[in-house]
Amino acid sequence: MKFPRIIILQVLLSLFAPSGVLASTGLTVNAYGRDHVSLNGKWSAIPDLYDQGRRMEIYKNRTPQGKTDFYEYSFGPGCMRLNVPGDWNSQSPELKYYEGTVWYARPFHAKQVAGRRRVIHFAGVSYRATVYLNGREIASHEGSFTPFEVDVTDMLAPDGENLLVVEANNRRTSDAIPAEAFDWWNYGGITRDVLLLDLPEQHVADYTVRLAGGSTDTVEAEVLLSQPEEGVEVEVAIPALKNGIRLTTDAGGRATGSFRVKNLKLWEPGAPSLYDVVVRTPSDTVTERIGFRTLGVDGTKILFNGKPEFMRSVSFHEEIPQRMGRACSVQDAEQLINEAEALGVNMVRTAHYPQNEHIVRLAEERGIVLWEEIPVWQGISFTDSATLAKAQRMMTEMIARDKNRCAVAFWSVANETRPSPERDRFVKSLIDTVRSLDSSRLVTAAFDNVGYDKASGTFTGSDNIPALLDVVAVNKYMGWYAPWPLAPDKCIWNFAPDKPLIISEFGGEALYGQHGSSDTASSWSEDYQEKLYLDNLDMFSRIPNLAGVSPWVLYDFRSPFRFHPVNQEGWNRKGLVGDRGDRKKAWNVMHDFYMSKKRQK
Ligand code: GCB
Repeated sequence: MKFPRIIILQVLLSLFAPSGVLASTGLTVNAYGRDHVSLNGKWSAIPDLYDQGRRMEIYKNRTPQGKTDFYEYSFGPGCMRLNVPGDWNSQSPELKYYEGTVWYARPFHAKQVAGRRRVIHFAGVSYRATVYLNGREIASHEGSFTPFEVDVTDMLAPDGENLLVVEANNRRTSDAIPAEAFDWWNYGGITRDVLLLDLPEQHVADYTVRLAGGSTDTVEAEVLLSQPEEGVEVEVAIPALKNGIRLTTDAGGRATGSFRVKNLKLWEPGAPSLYDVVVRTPSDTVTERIGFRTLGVDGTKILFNGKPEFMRSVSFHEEIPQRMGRACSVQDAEQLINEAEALGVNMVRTAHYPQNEHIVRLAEERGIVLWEEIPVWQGISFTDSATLAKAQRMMTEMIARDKNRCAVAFWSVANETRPSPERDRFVKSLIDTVRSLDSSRLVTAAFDNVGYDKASGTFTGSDNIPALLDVVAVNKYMGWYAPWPLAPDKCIWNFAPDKPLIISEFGGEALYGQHGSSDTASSWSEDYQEKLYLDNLDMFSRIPNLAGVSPWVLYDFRSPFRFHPVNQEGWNRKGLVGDRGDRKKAWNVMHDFYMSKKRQK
């Protein structure tokens, strides 16, 4: 007997639940929800193009004591000042194209307090970070888009006057993720918030709270304390439902259990419903807004709460085009999410990396599903085991940060990677990593190797990876990089026919306000882009397993790939919205399409 995939998936979910991801990264779950002071603001900054700062030990911030002393640096008066959070590129004309090291420094006041832990949470530093406190190296991290932390309790200065120094480096290298070339701006710096957490000595380090696999009324919880201790009472409660559970930790400081809830309103795309969930121990209390929903696939359909949902998606970079800088604040998140919402989406693909928590949490509050991915983008060093280990760590950090976000439905492991034994091994390991950490989400990847096959007369491709995924995604630039081999309404697709397929990218470039021939790509006109969208939507209506589409891209974005002096000037112009926020003609095509899809629901 053949079991429908939905059932198989749900059985698997219940076998593996709860997830085993707790605290494997050392990250404090829900950092923004903990007592903290912000270490944002103006930091002193020293660009170090030739990487001399380490040799000079500038992190020691010495000042001349004797008459013969001098130091060829100072974080004091006259030093450049940069905003944190923020990329350096948009803050100083000299740093616009800068790729290298910048030393950041900032004093802060904090003393050791009996029974408390102080932890510095970096939400994101691009791309490598080495952290020094009071002259000592205390941590390092690689990867721009995932958080890291360091417990500084025992290193705080006795008088409470501390100096925090961060050596941030964004040089592109072949072993990095992304590697040496990628189609977005290589912003550098402390691009996300820095928080100084104030936690009880024994605190709630991590938890996962979600529906048990396949159930709509059983909440399961797993809680981990910061120190192993047996017999500690842990309460997980949902006050609005007047329900919860009392648990007791095992010797590892871990407590797990589940409880039935009545009248739970499920979170749905377009109809978000979130609850305050309280996790309490004798020494600590954390509250977080959490939503509950089921997720699965049934044949070629994606199901939320058992109902098929067509994914009306869009992608954007973590960038505010008007400022030519990284999006980093709540206001920035509002701009991006508001514009996505106006298009009529029920999903955002956060391209091509986990975006900041302001964006992720706002999307969830608005009922927008999220697809998250790490920047395994095209030319990654698939033969390098160290690069694979990095990718696995990034994946682990992303899942650790967002595992309680019910909005996240898709973890994507790769974008546009071409088949080879090395690539297959690499991507397969990532799929295994994701599944071992979180069996409750759908695993996907975006492919660009689907093309027109004359012999079969279909759009198809051969690749070993789709068989391993829950949902298959294809980036297809018909009418832009690829000319149409036959009329759009004659295009038939046959790719991963038994799985849901999302068109994860399509589009073409147009300069806002430019009008020209609708059949000439090099007109870079809104008219050409509009026609391209109409043709593509026509073709999509003939993809039998189509489960969603995600045009590339919401806003024009900065990219060093784009050299055309008139039409691009360093911008990728595939935006439905121009760099000043003006909607192009193709925006209306997509908006109409999404409105009609919404009505069909
Ligand atoms: C792609 C990439 C995306 C690029 C886009 C383009 O396939 O996934 O990162 O920006 O094409 O505009 O070429």
